[in-house]
Amino acid sequence: MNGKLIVFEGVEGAGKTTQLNHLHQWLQQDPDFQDLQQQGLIPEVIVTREPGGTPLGKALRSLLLGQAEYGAIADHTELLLYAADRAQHLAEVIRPALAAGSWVLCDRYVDSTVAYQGYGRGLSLSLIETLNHIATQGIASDLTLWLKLNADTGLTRSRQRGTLDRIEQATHDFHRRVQRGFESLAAAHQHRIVSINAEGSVDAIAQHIQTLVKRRLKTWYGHHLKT
Ligand code: T5A
Repeated sequence: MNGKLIVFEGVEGAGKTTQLNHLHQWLQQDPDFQDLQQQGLIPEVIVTREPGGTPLGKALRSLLLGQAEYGAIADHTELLLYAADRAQHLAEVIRPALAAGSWVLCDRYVDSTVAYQGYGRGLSLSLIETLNHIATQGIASDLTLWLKLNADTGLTRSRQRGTLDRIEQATHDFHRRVQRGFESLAAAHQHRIVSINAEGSVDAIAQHIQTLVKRRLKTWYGHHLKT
C-alpha cells in the first residue's frame, strides 16, 4: 500500500473530530504536502470514520448508536456489528484509497474495538484481534493519534454538546475501563500510537499534531521533498 492511514482515537468527547478537521485543513495549506500532491504522489485526502464510513456503515451506525428500538444489543452482537462496519469500510474506502497512494484520515479504527468491546465490555481480546484481522486484512494504521483525556472530562464535553448516544450513556466505570484500554494499547504499540495531551486548547493540540505529521512527512517522503 502506497498511501497512509492516519487514525484519531480516544474516549468520548476527546476532540478527535475537531482535530481531524484541523489536520485536514492544515494539509491543504502545508507547502510540503501541496508539493507532494502536485507531484501526483498523494492523489487525495479522504476523511472518514468508524462506524459509518460507507452507506452500509451508516445503517450499522444507526443500529449501534441509536436508541433502543430493537431492545438491548448483546455484547457479542455489538462486536460483530463493529467488525462488519470495518470489513465494508476496508473493502469500499480504505484499501482502494491506500492502493492509489491517497491519505486516509479516519475517526476511530481497530483500537476502539479493543478499548470499548475488549476493556469496556470485557470480551476476549484474542477474539477481537482475530476479528480485527479479518476485517482489516492486516492493514494497520501508519500513525494513530491517541487524544489522551480523562474519560469524565470527555463525557462532560459530550453532554454539553447535546443528548448522549447509546454508548455514551454507558456507566462512568465502563468509560474509565475504555480509557485504561487506550492506555494499555499506547504502552504496547509505542511506534504506531502517539499520545497527545488533549486537555489543552484546540489550537495547542492542533499545533502539536501538525508538528508530528510534518516530521512523519519527512520520514515517509523525504527524498521527494524540496525543503
Ligand atoms: N465504538 C466505535 C466502539 O464501541 N467500538 C468500535 O470499534 C468503534 C469504531 C462512535 C461510538 O462507537 C464506539 C465509540 C463511540 O461511542 P461517535 O459519535 O463517532 O461514536 O463518537 P466519538 O468518536 O466519541 O465522537 P464525539 O464527537 O463524541 O467525540 P470527539 O470526536 O472525540 O470530539 P469532538 O471533536 O466532536 O468534540 C467534542 C466536544 O468537545 C469540544 C467540541 O467543540 C465538541 O463540543 N472540544 C473541546 N472543548 C475544549 N477543549 C478542547 N480541546 C476541545 N476539543 C473539542
